[in-house]
Amino acid sequence: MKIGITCYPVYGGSGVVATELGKALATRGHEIHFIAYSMPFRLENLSENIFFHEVDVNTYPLFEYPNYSLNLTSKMVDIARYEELDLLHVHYAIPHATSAVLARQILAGEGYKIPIVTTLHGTDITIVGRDPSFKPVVNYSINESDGVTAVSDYLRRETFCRFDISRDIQVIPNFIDTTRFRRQNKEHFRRAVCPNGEKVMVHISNFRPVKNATQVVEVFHRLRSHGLPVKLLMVGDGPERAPAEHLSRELGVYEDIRFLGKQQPVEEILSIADVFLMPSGSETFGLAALEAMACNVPVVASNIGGLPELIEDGVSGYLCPLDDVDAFTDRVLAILSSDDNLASMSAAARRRAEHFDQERIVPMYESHYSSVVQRAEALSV
Ligand code: GMT
Repeated sequence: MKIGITCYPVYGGSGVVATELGKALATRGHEIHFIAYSMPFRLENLSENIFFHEVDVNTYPLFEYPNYSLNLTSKMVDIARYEELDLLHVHYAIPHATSAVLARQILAGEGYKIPIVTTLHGTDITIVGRDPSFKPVVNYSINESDGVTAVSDYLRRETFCRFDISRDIQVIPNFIDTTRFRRQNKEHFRRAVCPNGEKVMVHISNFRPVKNATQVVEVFHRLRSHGLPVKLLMVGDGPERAPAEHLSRELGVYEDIRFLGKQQPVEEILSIADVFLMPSGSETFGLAALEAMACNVPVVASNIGGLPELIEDGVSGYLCPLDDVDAFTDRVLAILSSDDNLASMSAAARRRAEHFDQERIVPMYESHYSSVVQRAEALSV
């Protein structure tokens, strides 16, 4: 199939899923056209059947705000028409699903039929999408899509609960390439970070408030107060990075933390991790947790959203009550202070991650596409 994929190209889970899906589909023989305002950050190499089309976001003195969604719509129309796309797959409802619905309508006026699939990822439903300033448009765009998928059962339920949905939503969980994401031998790196054999705790996020990055520092401070020899690696960047750095100075633990900023490839950092912390206030799936688990890293996470669908409490990690810093500390201690516990949980984390291998999940998207295209064809005769 010839598939147009639209996503946010910047650091974030929905862009990662969209890009990895496009790459995996390309290796399975599909022709993939990414349509985005810049090159998706995980799209390192363009290959024979991967193309990138940049959306030009125009400015004009009259516009106080750029009209990204309209520029995107025009680009979708243009690319669908000239590349003869079979399907548009948009990731994150706002404004991608809306742009796609409008593009489909414009193309239908020219006699060109193109079905659209929308994948819901998270805050497009749980936070920003349900705001009254967006809700009617998001609701309409979901109902108007030809196929809709959600990355967890939790997100599917939330969508039905928060919106007035009159169509099916298929759950297709996030996935991972377990051949790329696996524990590698990075002993030299580990020795550089932990010269005295300390354990390593890692947090990776875009440091948005919802990720609760300052709680990671609080937990780390308590671990140090218990006398645990441990280092912390904070990977990524965003609005809460400065507050987290500030707090670590105030608590006197800054010397044992490295704020590494945005890093690629994260699997190398995860290869020296003993535990991954995800104290998020909202998380529909938790792709960063899956990446850690694939590298044999058990995850201690908030017991919210889609995280219980990924992490088996007490087996491949632990689930803690939201904002309960004591519980997070206890659970990390339980992993790091027992070599047996650490070994069995890291093996279980890897086993659990293999359940989400792309070889299993990507075909679910292919069969979703086929049924959407068949239904659209049946409706047009
Ligand atoms: O919804 C968001 O906050 C954006 C999105 C992103 O682009 O980072 O994250 C969501 O989608 C990811 C990929 O499906 C999920 O793994 C994340 O759990 C989800 N984030 C939230 O729900 C906060």
